[in-house]
Amino acid sequence: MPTTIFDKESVKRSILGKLQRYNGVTIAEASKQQLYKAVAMTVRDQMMQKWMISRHARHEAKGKRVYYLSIEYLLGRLMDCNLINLCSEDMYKEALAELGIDLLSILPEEPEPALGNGGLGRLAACFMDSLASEQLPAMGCTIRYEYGLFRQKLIDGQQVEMPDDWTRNGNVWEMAVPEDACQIQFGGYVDEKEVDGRKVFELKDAYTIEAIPYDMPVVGYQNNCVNTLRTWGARAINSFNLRAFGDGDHLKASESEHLAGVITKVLYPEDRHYEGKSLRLKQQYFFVSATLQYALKQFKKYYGNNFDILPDKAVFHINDTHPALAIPEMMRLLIDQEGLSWEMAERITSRCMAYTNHTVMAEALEKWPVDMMKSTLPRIYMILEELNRRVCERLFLSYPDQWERIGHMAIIGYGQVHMANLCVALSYSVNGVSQLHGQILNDTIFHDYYLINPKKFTAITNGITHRRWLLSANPGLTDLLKETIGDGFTKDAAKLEDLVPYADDAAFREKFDAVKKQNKERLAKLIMDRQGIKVDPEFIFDAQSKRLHEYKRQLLNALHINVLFNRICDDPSFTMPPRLFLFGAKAAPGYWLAKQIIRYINELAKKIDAHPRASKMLKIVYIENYDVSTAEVLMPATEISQQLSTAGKEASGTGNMKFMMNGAVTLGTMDGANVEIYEQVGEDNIYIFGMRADTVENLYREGTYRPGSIVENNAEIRKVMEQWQAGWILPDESYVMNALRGSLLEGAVADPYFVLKDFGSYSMANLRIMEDYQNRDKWLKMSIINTAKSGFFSSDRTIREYNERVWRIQKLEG
Ligand code: 26Q
Repeated sequence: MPTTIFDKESVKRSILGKLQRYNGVTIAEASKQQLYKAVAMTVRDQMMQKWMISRHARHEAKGKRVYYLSIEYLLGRLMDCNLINLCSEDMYKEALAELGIDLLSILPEEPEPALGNGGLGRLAACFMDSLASEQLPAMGCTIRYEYGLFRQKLIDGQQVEMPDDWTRNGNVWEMAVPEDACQIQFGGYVDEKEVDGRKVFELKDAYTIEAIPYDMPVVGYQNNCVNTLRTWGARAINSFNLRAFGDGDHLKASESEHLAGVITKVLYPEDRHYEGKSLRLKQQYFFVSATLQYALKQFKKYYGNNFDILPDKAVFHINDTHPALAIPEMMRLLIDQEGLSWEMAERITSRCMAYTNHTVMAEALEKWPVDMMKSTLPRIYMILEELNRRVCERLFLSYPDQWERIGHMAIIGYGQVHMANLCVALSYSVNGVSQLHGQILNDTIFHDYYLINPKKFTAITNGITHRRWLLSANPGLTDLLKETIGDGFTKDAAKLEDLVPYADDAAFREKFDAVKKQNKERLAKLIMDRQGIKVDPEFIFDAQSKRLHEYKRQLLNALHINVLFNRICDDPSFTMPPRLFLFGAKAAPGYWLAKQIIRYINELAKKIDAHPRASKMLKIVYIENYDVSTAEVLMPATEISQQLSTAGKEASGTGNMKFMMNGAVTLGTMDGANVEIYEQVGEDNIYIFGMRADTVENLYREGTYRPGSIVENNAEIRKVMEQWQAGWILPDESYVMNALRGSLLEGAVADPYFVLKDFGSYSMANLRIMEDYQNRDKWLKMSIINTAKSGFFSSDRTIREYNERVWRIQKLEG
């Protein structure tokens, strides 16, 4: 295969050539956007070449491959990470410098693909990077949303959502592959016939749309592996063609056209809150069916109809239940298209499917109304019914006569299709995303399945790609680390441990501190440029950034700031080290209470700014439109990472890992991966507070929690509640603070996330942290230990565990 060498001179020529050919401009005339595209297209050429070679190697190896099915991929900008993985960053920097251009100044021209809501989508993106870096053949599969997650504006302290038109200027990284287009059918009815003594099912009167794949290359770090992220776009099958082929049903045709127009239009912005929207169900089936049709077509090219060996050649990973229709769809394809028996099809399917759960919160568990499933996907529903019948029959053997129990384990029950039960019953592997979360799955929501087959269940702690979250996001620290412990950690993050002894090296601590200072200045500049707010880099930078949700307890943080403010106001001699509280969070557009929490935080910020003495010690900045690129500036600048979820509720958390890797010290509960951060750094290098998960669970069960008595006994909380009631904030819209107060003190379940219960312990932990911060050596040591111990949280380790315990794929050589 002829290959081109990409060296500095050829890169320069390529960039100039592209500007000339595509834009008809010289480098001096080019806009930043044009420059970005010319550079990105050059990087793309370099990746394409590797892609071809890698595909060739894969065909030769004929090995097993993972299809990672996820309805979200929160990618973030790709150029810098691609350059890092190609080991070409320095070369491009130099080439551009010689053309008079600063690489860093054109990176922000890239539109950010925000095809995800939060943790789950970002995890999928980190996994793609680690799969390629670990040289494991994989294809990521998802939807090509025309609009990603909404952009957040803050107007008068309130969230306003704006559309995210990310493909407006085109997407340099993707390539349409019309050769792999396929058709997806919805609606209609199932026609049952007997042919040669065998039942045959055919969908009649359905409406059909076409799925077109767009592929993006994903390069591994310092290797030759290039995987593919495939996003499926939709296209109407030309109604003219339909008519030409004798289908006179115009109504059906226009229905198809309509669906093709809307199905991939927008990412649903509700995370962990399930609503039975039929368009969402169609989105799920759309990308899953397209992926499986493609996967089977590939399989048949190599192995013909030898479907017995499908589980040796492909594994389908179901990222939360959103792609769970992969199970009945695989059954449908094997039975209706390939002519396999039910028994064969079920055996093969259940050996190809692996499932990860990301939440135990009841409101996020997907259950689709039977009627909707039946009318939207009639053949799939038939298969679900038969699967349910057989699963229940088998459950009866384990749990004779325990109908109630079986009812809760069933795929279909109480008029709903229970997607998590479908996944557990028909996957060969089920995993949680942290050790604690895995334990909770076994003990609670999947307990009855766990008892039957404990070997099916495992826990694999999440991770983050250290290439994006350290090498790309924090070049200052990366350089310092390279000069101190060598560059082995870039390939193997476990080597970050070599940093441990340097915590006791005063000269190193100074350098580490200087890097943090620079990163704080970089963030201060971003806040000024974007929001016109001046922040003082001498303040402690404290951050809580994640989706806005009651269980994540941004309200606990805000309530505590309110208390600090009152202490300052009430006591003229009160002092504390100046602290900047950063919030970054989008609320789901329909989550009213979450939006009121945003307002409260912003109103509190105003109160502080208006107070001469308080504003010398406290500052709140609510960062607008928190997204991946904002996180890349926030994480390296942060000194205190707030991880406040009610214990047992946050499956893992991954932001906690990003902060830690960049030297922030965690202030958090014993929840999700915080527990494992605690185990890595030891109790002296983390601030843990609050109830443990088992205590929370007991308190729920007992139903004895009365937050009112906490208010009675705690004067500081009482004062805040009085301020809220007295119209101290938003006096003209008293319903806002009344609602927040109500969520803590009123209703059937007051304070369901134990904000008030944990407040005392949280407040004490804050006192300790402020005390310790003033001992500079002690603080810097803690900070360094956090970076040094973060190697465990590289998603390379996570992916290796998935491969050892779940996928068992062969690594590609070279
Ligand atoms: C479901 C049905 C209908 C509409 C939307 C949804 C939906 C969408 C997104 C449900 C859940 C999500 C996202 C969940 C999520 O991000 N979970 C997080 O996953 C991370 C990666 O494992 C964990 O670290 C976090 O703890 C977990 O909250």
